[in-house]
Amino acid sequence: MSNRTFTMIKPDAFSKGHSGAIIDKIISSGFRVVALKLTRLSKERAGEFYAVHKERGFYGELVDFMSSGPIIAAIHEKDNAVAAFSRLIGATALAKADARTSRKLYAASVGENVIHGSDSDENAKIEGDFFFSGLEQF
Ligand code: 3AN
Repeated sequence: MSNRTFTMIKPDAFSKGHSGAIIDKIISSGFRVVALKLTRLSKERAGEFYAVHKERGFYGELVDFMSSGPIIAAIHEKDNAVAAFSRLIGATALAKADARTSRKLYAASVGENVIHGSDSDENAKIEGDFFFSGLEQF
C-alpha cells in the first residue's frame, strides 16, 4: 500500500474563499506536504487530466469548471494515504459525505465539490506525475 495521494483544490474553493481552511485541515490531520503548487489548467490540460471521463455526460461541464480559475495541486503523505484522504474530504455523493468534511461544508454540487482526491494508489501516482516530476527523493 502506498503512503502518498494526490489532490487538487478546485476553482470553487478559491472563488468562495475556502482554500486556506481546506489546506489547514489537511495539514492538521497529519498529512505531510510532499509537493504543492498554485496553478491553472487550460481547457486542454483539464480535458487530458479527466480523459477517463470523456464519454460521461458531464465531461464538458467538468473541463469548463476545472479550467475556470486557479487550483492547488498537491501530493500528500500519510499511512494509507488514499483511503485516509478520501475519508477526510468526504464522499462525492454529498448525501453520503460525513459531517465536517470539506465537501459537506463547502461543496455546492457533485460537480463543484471544492476538492479532488485520488481513488487508488495507481491513480495517485499517475495524477501526481501529471503535475510534478523528480519527486522520488523527497
Ligand atoms: P471523484 O473524483 O470524487 O472520485 P468521479 O471520479 O466519479 O468522482 O468523478 C470525477 C469528477 O467529476 C468529480 N470529482 C466531479 O467533480 C465530477 N463529476 C462527477 N459526477 C458529476 C456530475 N454528475 N456532474 C458534474 N460533475 C460531475
